[in-house]
Amino acid sequence: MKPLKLTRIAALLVLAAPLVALAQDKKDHTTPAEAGYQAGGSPLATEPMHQSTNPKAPAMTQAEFDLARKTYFERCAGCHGVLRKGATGKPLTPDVTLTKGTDYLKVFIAYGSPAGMPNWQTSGEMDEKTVDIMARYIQHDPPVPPEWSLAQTKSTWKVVVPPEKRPTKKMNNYNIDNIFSTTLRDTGEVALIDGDTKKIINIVKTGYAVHISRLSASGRYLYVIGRDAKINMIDLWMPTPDNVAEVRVGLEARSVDTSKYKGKEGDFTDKLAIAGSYWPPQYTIMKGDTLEPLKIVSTRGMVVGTQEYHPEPRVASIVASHFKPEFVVNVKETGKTLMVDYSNLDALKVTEIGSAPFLHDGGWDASKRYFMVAANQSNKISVIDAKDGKLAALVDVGKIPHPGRGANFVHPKFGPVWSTGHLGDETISLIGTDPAKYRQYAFKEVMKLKGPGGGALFIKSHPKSTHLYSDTPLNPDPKVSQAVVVYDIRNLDKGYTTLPIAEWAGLADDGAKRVVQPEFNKAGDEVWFAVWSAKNKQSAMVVVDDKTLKLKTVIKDPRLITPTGHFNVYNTQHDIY
Ligand code: DHE
Repeated sequence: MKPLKLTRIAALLVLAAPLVALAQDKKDHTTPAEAGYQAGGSPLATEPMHQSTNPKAPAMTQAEFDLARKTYFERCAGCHGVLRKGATGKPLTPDVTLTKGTDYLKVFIAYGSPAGMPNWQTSGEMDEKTVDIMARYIQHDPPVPPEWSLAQTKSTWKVVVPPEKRPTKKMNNYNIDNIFSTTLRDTGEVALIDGDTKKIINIVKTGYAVHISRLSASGRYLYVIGRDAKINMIDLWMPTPDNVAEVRVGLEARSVDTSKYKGKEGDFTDKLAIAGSYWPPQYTIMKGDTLEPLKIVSTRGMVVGTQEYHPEPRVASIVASHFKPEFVVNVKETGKTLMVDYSNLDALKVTEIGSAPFLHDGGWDASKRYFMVAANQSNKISVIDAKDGKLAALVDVGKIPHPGRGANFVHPKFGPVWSTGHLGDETISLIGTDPAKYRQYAFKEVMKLKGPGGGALFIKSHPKSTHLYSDTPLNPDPKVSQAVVVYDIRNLDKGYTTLPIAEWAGLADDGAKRVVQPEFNKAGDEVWFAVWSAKNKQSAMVVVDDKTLKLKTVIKDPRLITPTGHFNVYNTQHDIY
């Protein structure tokens, strides 16, 4: 890679100073860990798109355009948005970029900014030529990926085993409640692991860079969604649990869930599934036993507060209400939670609850009445009351909360609390969740615990445990990213104990390893962690005894490639965390 000449660099840095300052003003809360996390590849990188040329922008050949488009979707779209209108990162539309000019933009791309823009050239991730191409590309009109209709969804829909050909009772001896569905990120698979014997039951082919697993209300069906918006539905009653249906609900997605309401308005157990997509920005409701697509609803609309139109508000977390026949759909950029009443899909009723932009991940409080969702770049937790269908509170927390589904436990003084760690700082926030018995603490940040550093992604506890676990896979210090911390919830002032999970895995010392996502077994006496290595290196699952905090088992298998999230059937089905 040929570096830029120093004199030119100095001149360009002076030129770029106002742009850097602008970025700092606007997004002084973005950390390098967060920027890297969001800069994950998008499946749109391989979608053909039309090249639209702006005569005012510097010329590009078709080959340069194709390379730039691919690079943009692999590196930049996660923060700047598919249409470059800005998401968690700045807008990069020609009205902004043309006035800056190529040289100015090149410096910004090459050197990054303290506000969180990665230094693509000096880190070695892009060469000088690519930086030049990218600086020209973002001055042209953004190419628009195609939409995704019901007809297209239907054309990808496949029922591998129709309901009438499936078992009528459980046909295996597995303790289904204690199966773990483990994401094998880079192979596009899930490993179904028997939580009792710790043996792999099956490896099921799924979508690209599969993201999460969720359960049907009965616990029989497991739904897995890939970043390419492909859903696989696995029947856990089969002699060897396997794929029975699949469908693609868009071009890029992260979330899936199923109807869980049973009450006077009907029994919706295993009746419906829903998936939200990043592109196109929409959600799709499907039949729960076949994935037949039934209804697609766009989420394009106005941002809460400013009421400005947003063309690509991505669907982030989705959960199913236990109080009403409703899905709770969190729309990221507009900062709106949609309570989608699924009792009549022909006359769909949607209650729109505005809170704060950048809604991302979240989970229920212990009563399952309040959905606690991180408005991550707003540094807030929105508390959605699923019973009354309204915003119960908007709670200020630390920098970039990232709870996963969060962790519930009973604090000796504050009563039931829900907790979240943060990507952008070392704290863990506890929020009171019982307005009936602990009114003075309800929906307030009642305590901040100090953790080992920023870069936390997932936190977990269990009703039968007295421990709270937090990972920090995005912390730059390998000692921190390869360990997890544990707090005694009866004595939180004591601070944390560190468990060296990656060291316990006993893997070769040859490359980055990240320890991700504490997840309890059904009994609540074991905690599982993934030790996530590169695709060509060995990874492992590490199982810890929750009582003694000692290593119990290490699961190693050549098929366990890039394990990340792992979901215990019973706890996921019943929203226990
Ligand atoms: Fe995730 C949940 C989006 C990167 C592992 N992730 C979620 C959810 C969303 C999301 C919207 C909530 C789903 C729900 O509850 O319905 N994740 C994104 C991104 O946009 C982001 C930042 C960038 C990307 O390109 O995808 C991203 N996520 C990651 C990772 O790099 C992780 C660590 C590893 C991986 O497998 O890719 C990762 N995300 C997870 C996991 C969950 C998750 C394990 C589920 C947590 C849970 O406890 O439910």
